[in-house]
Amino acid sequence: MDERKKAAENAAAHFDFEGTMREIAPFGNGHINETWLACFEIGLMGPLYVILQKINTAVFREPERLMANIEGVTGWLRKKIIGEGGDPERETLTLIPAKDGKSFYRDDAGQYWRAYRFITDATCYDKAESAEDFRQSAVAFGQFQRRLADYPADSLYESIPGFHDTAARLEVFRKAVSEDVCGRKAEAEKEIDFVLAHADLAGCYRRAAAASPLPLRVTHNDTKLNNVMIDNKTHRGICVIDLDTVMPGLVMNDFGDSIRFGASTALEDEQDLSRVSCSLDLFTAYTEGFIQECASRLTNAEISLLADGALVMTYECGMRFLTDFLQGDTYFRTACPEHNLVRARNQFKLVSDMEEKLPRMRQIVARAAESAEPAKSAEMPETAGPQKRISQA
Ligand code: ADP
Ligand code: GN1
Ligand code: MG
Repeated sequence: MDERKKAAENAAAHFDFEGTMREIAPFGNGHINETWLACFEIGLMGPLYVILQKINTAVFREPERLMANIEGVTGWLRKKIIGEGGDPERETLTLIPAKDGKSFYRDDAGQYWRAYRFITDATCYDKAESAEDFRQSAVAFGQFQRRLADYPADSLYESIPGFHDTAARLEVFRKAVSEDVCGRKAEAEKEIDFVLAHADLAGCYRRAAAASPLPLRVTHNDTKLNNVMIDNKTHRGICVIDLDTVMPGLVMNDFGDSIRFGASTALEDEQDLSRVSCSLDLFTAYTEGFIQECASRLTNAEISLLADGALVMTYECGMRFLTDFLQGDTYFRTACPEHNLVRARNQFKLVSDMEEKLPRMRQIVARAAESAEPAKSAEMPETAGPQKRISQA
């Protein structure tokens, strides 16, 4: 920890802050980047907080292009928010430049760092405290989707190619099982069988796209509840964070990943599986919030697949945890050797529960869409780049 802290302190000194750094400490519950909260004191102004992140370059291979994405997207959102009369300092991330004017600092060890203004009086929750808070997170992600609908998607670098290509991830999983590099396969027999028995989920969108094309849009791709900040006073979802995976993608995945994480009755690594299920109350709250905010821009084919998206994302995430377990925990941050296996079991319990509830989930979506704005355009976005429609899943 000391070495890591020293590296963070050194990085902090290379950003364009005023004042004296009083404290720096690890922050948040993200699985990928290393996040620090730094406190500066500026004369008589009192403390100023800053988020400092070391970008995980094993996951994000081209951090400079990644940062160009984030500069582009946050700049775009800023203009939209100002145009809508909002507060850009609280409603989108604000990058603090490095002393050389770049949006990142590369240290002598070749590690990449970035800094954001800390958004005060707001919280990222690992679990929804109420259905209303969860609805608010849906409004925030729906707004995010709407504000980026006309973003020049061609300019976005694909920070993780094939990020939600579930079929490709299934192939990687099969390889991990056959190679069994850590000798962990025997411990995970039941879970491996689960993935293989549900392989048809990986082709869900490809089958649907054969009947009606599915547009690629600018999506967030990591829409966990703890990637949205909820205002402590108003309880409104104010700011979508963690923009590393903003890329062209499918709206069902953004919807589905939120449900996977936030509509579960337990945390993602709860070991007592009797506590893990998909709450239909939470599902309804999220669906209503999301549909109210952005469904008028979605096609009927997309809307009819939103509930399925929850199953696909939960299956894919469980498979990714299990793949990482088999490969020796090289991707997700883990707190113990079983962590990824526990997470995978948890996700598969959720998949089984969602399978049972899928007809009701589809009904809830259909009902929310009926009572939302009637004008549902079947238009494909013109901004989604050369591959405007999904032909593979
Ligand atoms: P990861 O990719 O590891 O999930 P995130 O970008 O989501 O990293 O950041 C991790 C945590 O740090 C978030 O869940 C949130 O609690 C906190 N955080 C990140 N950016 C900010 C910010 N600008 N203001 C306040 N908190 C933040
Ligand atoms: C990671 O970065 P974080 O913690 O918000 C992961 C997501 C997974 C999630 C599972 C870039 O999200 O894809 O769904 O963990 N992010 C990346 O909790 O792989
Ligand atoms: Mg995060």
